[in-house]
Amino acid sequence: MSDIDTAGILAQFEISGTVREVKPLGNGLINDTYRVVTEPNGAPDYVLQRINNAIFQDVDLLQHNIEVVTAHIRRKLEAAGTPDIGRRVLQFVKARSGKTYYRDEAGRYWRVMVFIPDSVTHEVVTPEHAYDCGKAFGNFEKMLVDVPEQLGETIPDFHNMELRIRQLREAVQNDAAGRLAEVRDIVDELERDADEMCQAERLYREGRLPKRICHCDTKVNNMLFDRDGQVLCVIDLDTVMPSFIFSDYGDFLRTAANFTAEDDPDLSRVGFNEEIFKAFTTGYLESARDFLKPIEVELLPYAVALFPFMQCVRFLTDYLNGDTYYKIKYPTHNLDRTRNQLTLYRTVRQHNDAISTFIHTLL
Ligand code: GN1
Ligand code: MG
Repeated sequence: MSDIDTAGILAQFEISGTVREVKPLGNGLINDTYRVVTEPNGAPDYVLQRINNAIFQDVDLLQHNIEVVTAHIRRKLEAAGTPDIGRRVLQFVKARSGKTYYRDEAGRYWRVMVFIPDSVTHEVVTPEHAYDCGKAFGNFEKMLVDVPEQLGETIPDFHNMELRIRQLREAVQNDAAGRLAEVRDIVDELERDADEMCQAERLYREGRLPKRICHCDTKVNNMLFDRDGQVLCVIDLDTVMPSFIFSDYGDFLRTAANFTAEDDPDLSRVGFNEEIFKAFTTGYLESARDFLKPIEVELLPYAVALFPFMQCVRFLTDYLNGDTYYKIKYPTHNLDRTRNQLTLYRTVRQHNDAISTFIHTLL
């Protein structure tokens, strides 16, 4: 960041206090994030973020979504008399242009938000966290059911399974990296279930399944906790967009309820953690059951399978294309990820009855 004039960038924003220090924050893979320490004491600290506009190509739409969503949540919290609102929803700072972002001379996009004091993030999910995360993500969706404006898709068709299958078929057709022969059996296995896994898109076209405002990147590290372990708020709002609620419910379980990391090459360690599943689902339905339609609840077991399946398709597509999307650390990294997610998918399918039975006990 030595080549970046952070003082010049920060001068474009309406911040209070004097900047004392700017230092890297967090370990996000998409945006670059810094903490801005100010003085005198009493002025808030800030978070400065460079928005990755290679991935999020419409920054104006992105920030518009985020402004609408945070303003709406703030109004809900105020109406409910929630204390300490400054720590329960992100607050973005206006740039001198009146927008909540600034484009510098090099074409880089920046935004600033108020730093939430005394907060921590977690990388690993315990059953207690999983319950709280379920409640918090369910509540996040609940607060957004009546957003007064249409929001755009910050990555168009991000969780559209039909599109992901089409992309896989194209990758198979092109076989750009000459890797098809090696993964033919995986392609065949995925093709057998492709139709079934695309049912959400069909139900949507038939008008039976709604899209709602979802977070679409539900990981435990996208949540702030206070020092006592209470959830403060949901962060990383770039992917907030209309989607099926399965995006939030299923994608959280894909990472949290796998006994191991998504790229662990030792497939004997991959498995479905029922305790985390039960805790997350209990919390999620406590918040979400009043607004979910029966069809959404009925399809929750499908959502648990859909996300390992979709991620497997996405990793395999990238492997066939010669690793153009996901960062890799070694040549077969995407293949290891593919096999890991396929194993998780198969395991989830084996747990299908137990998953359905548990969900019914909560209703
Ligand atoms: C990407 O970079 P990260 O981990 O936040 C991807 C997700 C995938 C995930 C798989 C914008 O997210 O959809 O589930 O990798 N985000 C984007 O690890 O493609
Ligand atoms: Mg994050």
